[in-house]
Amino acid sequence: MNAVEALLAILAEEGVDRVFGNPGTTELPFLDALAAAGTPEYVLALQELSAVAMADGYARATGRPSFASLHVAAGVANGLIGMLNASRSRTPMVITAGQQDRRHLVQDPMLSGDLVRLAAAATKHAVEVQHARDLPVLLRRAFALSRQPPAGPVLLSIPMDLLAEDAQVQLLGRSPVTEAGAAAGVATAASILAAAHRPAIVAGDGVGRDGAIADLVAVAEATGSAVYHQPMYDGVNFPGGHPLSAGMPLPTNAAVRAALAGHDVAFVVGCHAFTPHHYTPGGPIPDGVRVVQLDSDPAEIGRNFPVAAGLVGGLGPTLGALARELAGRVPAAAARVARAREAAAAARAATEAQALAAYGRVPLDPLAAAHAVAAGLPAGAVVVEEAITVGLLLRRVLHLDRPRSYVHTVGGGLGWGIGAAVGSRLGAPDRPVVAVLGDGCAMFGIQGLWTAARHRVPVAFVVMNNGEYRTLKETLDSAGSAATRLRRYPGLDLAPPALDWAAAGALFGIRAVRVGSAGELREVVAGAADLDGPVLVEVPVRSHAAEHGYASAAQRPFDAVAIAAGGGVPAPSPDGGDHR
Ligand SMILES: Cc1ncc(C[n+]2csc(CCOP(=O)(O)OP(=O)(O)O)c2C)c(N)n1
Ligand SMILES: [Mg+2]
Repeated sequence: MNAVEALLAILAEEGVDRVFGNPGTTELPFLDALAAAGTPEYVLALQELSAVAMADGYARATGRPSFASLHVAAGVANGLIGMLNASRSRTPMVITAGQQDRRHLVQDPMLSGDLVRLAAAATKHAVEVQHARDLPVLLRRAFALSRQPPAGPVLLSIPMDLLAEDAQVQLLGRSPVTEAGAAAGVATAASILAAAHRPAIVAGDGVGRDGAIADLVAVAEATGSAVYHQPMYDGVNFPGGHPLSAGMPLPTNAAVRAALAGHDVAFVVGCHAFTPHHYTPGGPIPDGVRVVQLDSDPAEIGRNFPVAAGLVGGLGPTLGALARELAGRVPAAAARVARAREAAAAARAATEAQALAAYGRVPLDPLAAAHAVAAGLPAGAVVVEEAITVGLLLRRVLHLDRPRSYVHTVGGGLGWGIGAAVGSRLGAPDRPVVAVLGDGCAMFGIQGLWTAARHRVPVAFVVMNNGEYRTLKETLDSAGSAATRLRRYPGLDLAPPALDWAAAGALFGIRAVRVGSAGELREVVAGAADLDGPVLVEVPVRSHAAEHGYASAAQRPFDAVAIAAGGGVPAPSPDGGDHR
């Protein structure tokens, strides 16, 4: 068996049935072997970020490491954002990159480069294969490493001549790994949780990833704990409709601290730090709160804050053991659940009323748009969300119970959503997929639509078109900036020229519709269950400019000219407010 045959044999044994990639000359030996073998299927992406994002969605939907193939330094560079996101989201993935032919590597041939160093900061591990005989062991190692906690992407650089070589290589068998069992320290942790008067749980993304939601529910109910989702969670980690579900603190240490302030014990489960976004002084844990932490990755324990008990083990088995240890030990639990049920019902009714009150506005209010998406979701749907401001609203109105119903990346590298939605649907074809995307986000990964069209992947791509990077305007506003005083936001408007979403659909061969009302949006989303191919849904939503009553860049396209001609920036109005 030669190296490329070994490569295909190992991919098959590792369950790889699709390759997400974009090829160049250095991948031709691989493509040639694929042509002969007829499997796995090559899924072409027209930009490498899309390929890696598809692999991300696919791995999460199938529960297996996925596989992507990139082209030398250029392809790796384009794929880096996808790898950064996958690292943050703990997505197991093996990526190969064709390296230039070693026989002239010394001459710096076109597109060659230090692929390992390029990928090092964005992957869990990156290595270049030196000899054909090393390929099987390095590939097996890559798959094993990609799955081990913390899971993540692993890159192998493979010189093209090595794949074409006629060297005989020894295939290496697959080593089954026994799932991690319950952690030591369950009795100590149970004592701390049982003694709490106002316990809280932070449900991290490890819970959903490891399929441990039911076990966490058992612990929450045994203790009557309020359960917060970790900030900017990547998936369902606790049922949204459960009375103990207490929502999500925003991604700042101050917000996490505020959420935990009324509690005396916090049980932090499968949560990589709290992933703060905007800086706030101080740590995430309020003084006096005792923390019990459980993770499958030993490096997480006590990493950012001290803990009273740190448990390292499989999340499901450990939570199961904890639930058994706690059963019947907390007499107050039932009353806590009853109180939480009332509070949750009241909070949900208030949000519901607020959203419905916004329904009639034109263009559509962002909260009404989020609500309409939530209301329209067909049974078993998966929401792939890269929608920034509307995404936050969606998290308030969605109460998803089913595991793997929400897919997001805490990585924050934009351009992931379209590809991830394609990968999600390909990986779990029986679940309808609705991708909810900001217009800015969609444009970073728009090429992914072509792959959706090519493979007729039934996804509703819903683009929230506000014509701007709204979140950045809002951040400037919260800082009391000059931009806010002047109502001028350089670099944050996506018009003029306004993006033509119908034309985007036409470019990629995708049906495009524009919806004007919440009712229409709800209907289109409900139709995601019956799609036989992709649909691009444009939802014009009320912009920051409309909300704050100033002329957006779209309405004053000659500003730049005026400034260049010495027209200058208009003075702020005397009250420091906007100038209409
Ligand atoms: C690759 C990349 N470039 C830039 C950013 C910075 N960024 C964060 S949010 C955002 C704007 C998102 O705009 P949009 O999708 O339209 O959502 P909106 O804020 O309008 O809701 C940008 C540019 C990023 N996170 N990733
Ligand atoms: Mg936008």
